[in-house]
Amino acid sequence: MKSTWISPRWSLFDLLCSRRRFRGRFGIWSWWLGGNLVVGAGNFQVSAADQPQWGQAWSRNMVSEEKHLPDSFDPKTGRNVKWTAQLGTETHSTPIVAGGRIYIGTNNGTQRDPKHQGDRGVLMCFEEKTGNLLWQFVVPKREEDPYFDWPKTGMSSSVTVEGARVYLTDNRGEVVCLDAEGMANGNDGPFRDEGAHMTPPKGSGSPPKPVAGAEIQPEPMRPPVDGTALVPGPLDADIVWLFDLASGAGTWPHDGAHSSILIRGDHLYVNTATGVDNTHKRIRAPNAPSLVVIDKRTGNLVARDDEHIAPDIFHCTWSSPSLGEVNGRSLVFFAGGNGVLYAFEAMNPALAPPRRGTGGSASSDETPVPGGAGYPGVASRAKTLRKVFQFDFDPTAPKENIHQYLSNRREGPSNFYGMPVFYRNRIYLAGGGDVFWGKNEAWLKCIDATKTGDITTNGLVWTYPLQKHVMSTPAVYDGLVFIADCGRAFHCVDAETGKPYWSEEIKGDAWASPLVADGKVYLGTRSGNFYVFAASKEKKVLASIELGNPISATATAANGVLYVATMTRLYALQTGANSKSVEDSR
Ligand SMILES: [Ca+2]
Ligand SMILES: [Ca+2]
Repeated sequence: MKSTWISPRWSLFDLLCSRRRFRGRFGIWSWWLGGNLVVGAGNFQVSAADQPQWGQAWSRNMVSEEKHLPDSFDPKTGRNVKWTAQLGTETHSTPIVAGGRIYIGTNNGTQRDPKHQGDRGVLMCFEEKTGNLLWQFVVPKREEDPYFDWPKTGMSSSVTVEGARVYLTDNRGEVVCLDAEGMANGNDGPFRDEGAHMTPPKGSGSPPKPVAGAEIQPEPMRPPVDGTALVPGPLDADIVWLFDLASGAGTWPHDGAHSSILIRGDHLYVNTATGVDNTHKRIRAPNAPSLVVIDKRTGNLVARDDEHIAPDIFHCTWSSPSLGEVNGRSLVFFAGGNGVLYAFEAMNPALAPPRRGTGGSASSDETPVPGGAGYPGVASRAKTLRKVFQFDFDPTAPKENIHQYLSNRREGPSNFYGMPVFYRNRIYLAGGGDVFWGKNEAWLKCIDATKTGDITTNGLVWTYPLQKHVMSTPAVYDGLVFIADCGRAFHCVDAETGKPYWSEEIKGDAWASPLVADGKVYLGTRSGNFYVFAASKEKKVLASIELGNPISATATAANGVLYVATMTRLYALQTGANSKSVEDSR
């Protein structure tokens, strides 16, 4: 993240903030940004940067350099609230901030555009300064079977932004590259079928009741043939290219894709969100990849894992990859749906060779694709990712016929929701029984990332037992690890030893991850409580704010502002700001 040095007048800013409360969007922050940035001088380093991906690039550590973030806020009075924006009715995506825009996935529960009626996955793009909606990516549900794309859950993935390109896995399990400017500046890229893509099939809106084990396959979007396709407008997203993981890579979508795409050079590393079928006991795509590499310029599939993970996936593949340098080489760390942590050699060279021709489409005899420009395929033959190590997170768990442990809260395999965090040659990873279907046990583990081969026995540094189920990614900061679990506990442990410093009972399960920023730890829970702790060995609860609406999103800090999303509303929080109360706002 870029850092900015500011002049000693910072102390004046500090003083003003503590004494005065500035109103409106042209408050003190704008004044400061406008008049006091002095690059390369000063005695106090402050970071003011975008947050273009989930966690740090690419350790995934949820630690931000932002300063002067609020200790608390009050949505009723507007204290420390810069603006708020209405979302849909379910929001499981973490906000991402880049290039003056904020991106967050939600559903269509609050229709922002009358031409999009009914249940959809929606990615909203807001103006960072004001919270005004700039455009939205609206995607019909997969209705072949509700278990492919669970109703009302919206678009759960967090985007990754690089320059003018926004990368995302949508609710249908399509990897998409979007234009950050949307459709307002014209239709860019080889993909031109936005109208067809946003049009649901005739008679949709009432997905069939799931028939257990029925021979239903995930199908690519079929454009309407009778000229009834919607016409995109300036409020719609502009797709540059689109790669359907189910038809293009042979995955089996389950519940809803959840990914945060990792970029290295020209390569996108994407967890495929492949999982069980609607019985939760069968794997219908046993050859599906769990981790794929896609050329960011074309959308072509260039590599995949060949670890035969799919048959042992207990539920789904929701953990996104991380990356770190170990002994002079770049490793991609990936927590599989089978409860195993893998390290793969990053693709070299990081920049793919120049492709032939233009238009972004590639042909393949191996994989059917929807066809047409902007629908990429497999670039010649997809390569295999080379494994460096594997670590069985739960070696004493059952390894045979694992799906018989469905709904068994005492015994069964482990899986992952949070990401593996790379920090000083170690991986910090939380996992355990599946939240919805598995055993209660869960752990935070520290793993030595310098070892190779099967490191299950010699790679474990320490284990810390959690209360019950875990969906969080740990945050490592100042020799401490912070993690929250679904047993309603928040933990602070020693990063070297795993020894607990303190824990605190929290209201509600934690689906979000803790964010460390400005000496504080921010965490929202499913009961709608938002906590602020001191990021220290000593337990200090700085604030507990009731937002009255469940929180799945991790808090995001960027450019001096903290973003908190509940199921229905995005809050932009800034020390000293004082907006209208939420009741009065849009
Ligand atoms: Ca455009
Ligand atoms: Ca386009």
